[in-house]
Amino acid sequence: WTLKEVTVIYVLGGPGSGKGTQCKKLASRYGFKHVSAGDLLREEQNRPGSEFGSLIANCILQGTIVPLVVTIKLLENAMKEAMDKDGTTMFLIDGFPRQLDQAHAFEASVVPSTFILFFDCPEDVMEERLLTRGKTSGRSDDNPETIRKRFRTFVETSMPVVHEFEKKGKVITISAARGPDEVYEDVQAVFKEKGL
Ligand code: UP5
Ligand code: MG
Repeated sequence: WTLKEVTVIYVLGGPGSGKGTQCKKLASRYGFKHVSAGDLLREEQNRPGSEFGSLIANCILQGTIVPLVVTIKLLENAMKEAMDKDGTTMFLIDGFPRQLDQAHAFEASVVPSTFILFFDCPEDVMEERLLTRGKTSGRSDDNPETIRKRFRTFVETSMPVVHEFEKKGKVITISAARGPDEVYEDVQAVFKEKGL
């Protein structure tokens, strides 16, 4: 396997827009491997001996973006592992790229994406979801102060990525302020249309 032979779909959207929820549904139905950049960073943060642990912990708490070399390496390793172990060639990359430099680096040095699923959701809806999840998630960033910072980073730093791919006609926008099953109906319609 080489990384050039794979299908990559970026799944983007604000914090709490439902990226992880929809990716899990898709992965079980379509044979995609769900690779969450945030989950990989949290794993690396907790890995004993990681040289990036405190850097990652600080970025997550402040809602800022971890330097791209760290995240791209983790994504590449996770993809290679899935390819070697299960022969996976189809990947949903959840929550990445969320800064233009990451997008440019990944497209050039790993593999260009096929298309982008963008979950569009108002902040008040996302905030309520995250605060509810925060009661039990144990995530350091599910608190009112960090949620505000995450929203700001999303608008200022991550939306430009969506806009750049929109100009290339690669973004499919899904209205995400509905129940998970209704959102999933639309997502499935997209995959059907794409012949996946
Ligand atoms: N829920 C989901 N869908 C729902 C629906 N349709 N109706 C009602 N409720 C719904 O969902 C969030 C919550 O809402 C859950 O409780 C769910 O049950 C409910 P989820 O599917 O988890 O949404 P998601 O969009 O995945 O939200 P998440 O909090 O994971 O988004 P973020 O983008 O903030 O988090 P991520 O883990 O991707 O990143 C965290 C941090 O890591 C970033 O802030 C950043 O510091 C760092 N990071 C990087 O630096 N670089 C990267 O490339 C990636 C992350
Ligand atoms: Mg998530």
